[in-house]
Amino acid sequence: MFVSLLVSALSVLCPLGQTSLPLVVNTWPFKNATAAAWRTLQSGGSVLDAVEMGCACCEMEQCDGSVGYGGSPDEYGETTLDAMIMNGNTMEVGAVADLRRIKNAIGVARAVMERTDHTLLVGESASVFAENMGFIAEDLTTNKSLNIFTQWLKGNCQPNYRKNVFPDPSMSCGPYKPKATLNQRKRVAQHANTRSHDTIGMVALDQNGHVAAGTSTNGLTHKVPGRVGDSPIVGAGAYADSSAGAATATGDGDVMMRFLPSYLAVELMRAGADPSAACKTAISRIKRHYSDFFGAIICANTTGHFGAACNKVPGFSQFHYMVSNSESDTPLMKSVDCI
Ligand code: SD4
Repeated sequence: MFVSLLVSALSVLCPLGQTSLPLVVNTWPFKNATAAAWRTLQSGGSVLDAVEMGCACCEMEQCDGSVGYGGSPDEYGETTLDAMIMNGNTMEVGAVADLRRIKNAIGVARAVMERTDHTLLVGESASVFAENMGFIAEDLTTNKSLNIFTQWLKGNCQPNYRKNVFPDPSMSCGPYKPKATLNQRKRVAQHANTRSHDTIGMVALDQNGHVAAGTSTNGLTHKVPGRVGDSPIVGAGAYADSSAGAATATGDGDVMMRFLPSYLAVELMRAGADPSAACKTAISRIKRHYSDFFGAIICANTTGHFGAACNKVPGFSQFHYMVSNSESDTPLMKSVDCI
């Protein structure tokens, strides 16, 4: 009696000690993805199953046009996919980048993890691997992505991500050749249209403290063919370690991958930072060098506490993300003010 009174008094006085596991957290208000992951956990699936199902749900739904087929056509008009999954118990990772013709990128990432000794497969060879593993090859182009591409061509291929080339990339389409002199070209204002990139990044934790993380995206619209973002890069797009927690990032991957924000956040949580503080520090680290980068990160520690942070830029002052835990039957949208 005395002990149980003491325990309940402590949980009121010290809510940080409470756990709320299992837990699913994902970037952006992709509610069906959260629900799919949560259902997977509830029906006895592992955290890896949950992350895979959650991300696959977004791939099928083409969440915001930024995940899965039919989005972010590159300079050739082709949609290519990046994805990763990480097992925080074993530190195994499977990832694919620049994946062509296969819709279920997170599934292929998991196959890389479970059916090879490798971590990351890229491009055409990743697609051949996927086909051999039984994934169906399909055209990822849709009327929508074709239209985005056609409009871009009509608009003189603007914006594009070339610099130090001729003809002048701010006024022309390629083919480009290198210019003899290197000049700074102001980075294309990525945050002019923050909706143009909304990767799903998801972390899942079970009751036993097993942590997993994953991502899936079609990257960046009008990217240079072959471009790979942060999402399939370990420690950049996501990171999971069952002895510390998990994190996953979204935003301007070309910048963010230089700072391994997901790894940093997990290491900060390992050192005792609470998830919100860890996320803020990861964002601040990037901000120091790229004050106007577009990006956000979500973090969860092993006790089921979670947090998020984002960089404030014009048109993006709040970041929304989804959470499912035992406190609610349905996924809840959370918001954080950007710093
Ligand atoms: C990328 N980070 O390829 C991805 C895109 C993204 O929110 O996260 N959008 O750069």
